[in-house]
Amino acid sequence: MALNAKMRLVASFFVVTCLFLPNSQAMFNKGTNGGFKCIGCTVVFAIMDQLSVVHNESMSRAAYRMCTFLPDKRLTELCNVVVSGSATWLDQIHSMGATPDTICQTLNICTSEKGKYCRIFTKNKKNDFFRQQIKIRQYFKNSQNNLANILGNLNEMSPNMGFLCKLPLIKKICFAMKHYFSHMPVYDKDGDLFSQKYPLRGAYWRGKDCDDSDAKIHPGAKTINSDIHTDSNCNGIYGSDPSGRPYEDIFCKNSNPRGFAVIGDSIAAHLHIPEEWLDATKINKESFKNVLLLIENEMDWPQLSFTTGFMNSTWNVVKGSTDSIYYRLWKRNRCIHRDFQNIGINGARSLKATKYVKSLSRNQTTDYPLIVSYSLVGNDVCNWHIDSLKYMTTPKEMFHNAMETLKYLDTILPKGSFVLINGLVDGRILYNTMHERIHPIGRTRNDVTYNDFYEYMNCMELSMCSGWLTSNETLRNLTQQRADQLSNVLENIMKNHNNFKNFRLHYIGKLFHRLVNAWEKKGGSAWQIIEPVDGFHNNQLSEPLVTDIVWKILEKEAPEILGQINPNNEKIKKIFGNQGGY
Ligand SMILES: *[C@@H]1O[C@H](CO)[C@@H](O)[C@H](O)[C@H]1NC(C)=O
Ligand SMILES: *[C@@H]1O[C@H](CO)[C@@H](O)[C@H](O)[C@H]1NC(C)=O
Ligand SMILES: *[C@@H]1O[C@H](CO)[C@@H](O)[C@H](O)[C@H]1NC(C)=O
Ligand SMILES: *[C@@H]1O[C@H](CO)[C@@H](O)[C@H](O)[C@H]1NC(C)=O
Ligand SMILES: *[C@@H]1O[C@H](CO)[C@@H](O)[C@H](O)[C@H]1NC(C)=O
Ligand SMILES: [Ca+2]
Ligand SMILES: [Ca+2]
Ligand SMILES: [Ca+2]
Repeated sequence: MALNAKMRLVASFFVVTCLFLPNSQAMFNKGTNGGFKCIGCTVVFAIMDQLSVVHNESMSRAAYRMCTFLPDKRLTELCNVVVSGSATWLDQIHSMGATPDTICQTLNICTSEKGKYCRIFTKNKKNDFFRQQIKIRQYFKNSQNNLANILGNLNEMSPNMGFLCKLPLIKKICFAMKHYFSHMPVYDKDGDLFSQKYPLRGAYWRGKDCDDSDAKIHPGAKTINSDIHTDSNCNGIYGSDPSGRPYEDIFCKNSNPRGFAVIGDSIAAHLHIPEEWLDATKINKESFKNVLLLIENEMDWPQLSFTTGFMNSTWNVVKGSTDSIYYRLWKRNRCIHRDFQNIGINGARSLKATKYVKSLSRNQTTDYPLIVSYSLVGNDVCNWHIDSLKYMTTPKEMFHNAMETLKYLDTILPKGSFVLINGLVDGRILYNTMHERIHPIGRTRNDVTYNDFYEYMNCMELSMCSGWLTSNETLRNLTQQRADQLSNVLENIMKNHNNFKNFRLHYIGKLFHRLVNAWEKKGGSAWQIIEPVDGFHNNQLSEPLVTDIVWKILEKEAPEILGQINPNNEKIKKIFGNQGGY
């Protein structure tokens, strides 16, 4: 048993080196059969195996190659030490035909709780699978020397492990992890919820604070003294013309400025996990360069999202351009520069949104009106349970939660605001589109379909949505039935309860459906706009199209929400340039 524990340590090291750190302790304990640790282990050995195929090299050579991907030289050195101690058994078990599933199960990182083994490499027949395992266990029994080597190396290493925590990168990752679940701006001295740093819910998420020592100064604020001396709303417009008239009065006063915010889920925050991390033909040191940013941003890319995106990608792991509702509103009226807030939380449901909405920053008297998008497009019917139907939000709960959020908004939104409500999507499109296609983790050997991937996650009880991402068509249909019921609840709120004091409601339905139709009309196939790693979100390619769809709906159905085009935009541009940028 002691040996097993050490073996687990070795394998855990591989997991950590692959930077599966966003799984906090709490998350590590989720799921069954080893949960995220098992998935991490499986992914690491799967990439190693793929690399060995792509580069026609032994498993240990592939392991050394993986060490070079680590974003710090000292990590690479440590990784090399571990690999040198495990090289023999790595090559041995690999030549026995062990799949990543088998390796991780043999190492007891993946377990058989609940009497089931979860496998993603299902092409490997069940009998083979157990035979492999027996052979590998036998091998470990008979090779004390190898084990002694590994343990010796670990012992040598352990006194020096302390340096790990001193590496600047690791330190930053640990700091980001500490704040991962608060979803609040971390660097915010004046407490106005706007930040001067980008990640950790900062300026990538909410317009940059132009004065972090004064809470009265922030994006969206009504001007103080017409901004003659200071820019109180961070839109880059201040001072006065030669005759002494304040520019804010000339250019913005009559423009009815209104900012944009979204209370939403991972679609609103724009989750994206680089496929370069899983595909041996694409993986290299470069692909892990932004690992810290990804962790600090909770795997989301709000700065590129269809909701509050304001810049084009400068990252090699995101391809495709950015367009967003905020960006279009800004082009319409440059006075709202930086007035955006993205409160998108991965996995958020209507119940959680009643809490997260409180982190919206708006003051009824001192700020301008706001357009808020209430965008929870699926999680209310999504969960990891096998009997997933029992854990979906009921129509009654949906009504209660949505009304609670809206009533709260009515207490903070300035008069003249708007709330857009998105209905839930048709999530069946995902399985229908993807199930036969090959998942990035199986690209080299052509041996993992999305169906395998979805079912594996269901087996591990870690699925993002066991009701939609399943081979069981009846279950998919029943999940959709509930989603449609919840959408109806939201639409009825718009029709029957549209009597809030400070805002008007507008409902938008069938977003995903419209997106796929529009994409196919342009000659594309639906799979191209779905995130390859999770098979659950829409990707960067589709973001500008989603923006366009929502925008056109608003132009047609509720142009008053978009407001007038500011005739002074060109003059603002001429005098204030990029208005301080972002
Ligand atoms: C892979 O390597 C082996 C031995 O190193 C060699 O015999 C074989 O030809 C190589 N295969 C390819 C496709 O290069
Ligand atoms: C991104 O680039 C495209 C194409 O050059 C451009 O049309 C678009 O306005 C840019 N988006 C942003 C947010 O700057
Ligand atoms: C809004 O701002 C005013 C003036 O600064 C302040 O007195 C008031 O408490 C604020 N309202 C809220 C809800 O914070
Ligand atoms: C699921 O719904 C689709 C579309 O409504 C229908 O064509 C199909 O027969 C249904 N399948 C099952 C198993 O209920
Ligand atoms: C499919 O899901 C339905 C609804 O949860 C369930 O009653 C049925 O037994 C499932 N079918 C299979 C083959 O698992
Ligand atoms: Ca601040
Ligand atoms: Ca401030
Ligand atoms: Ca200003």
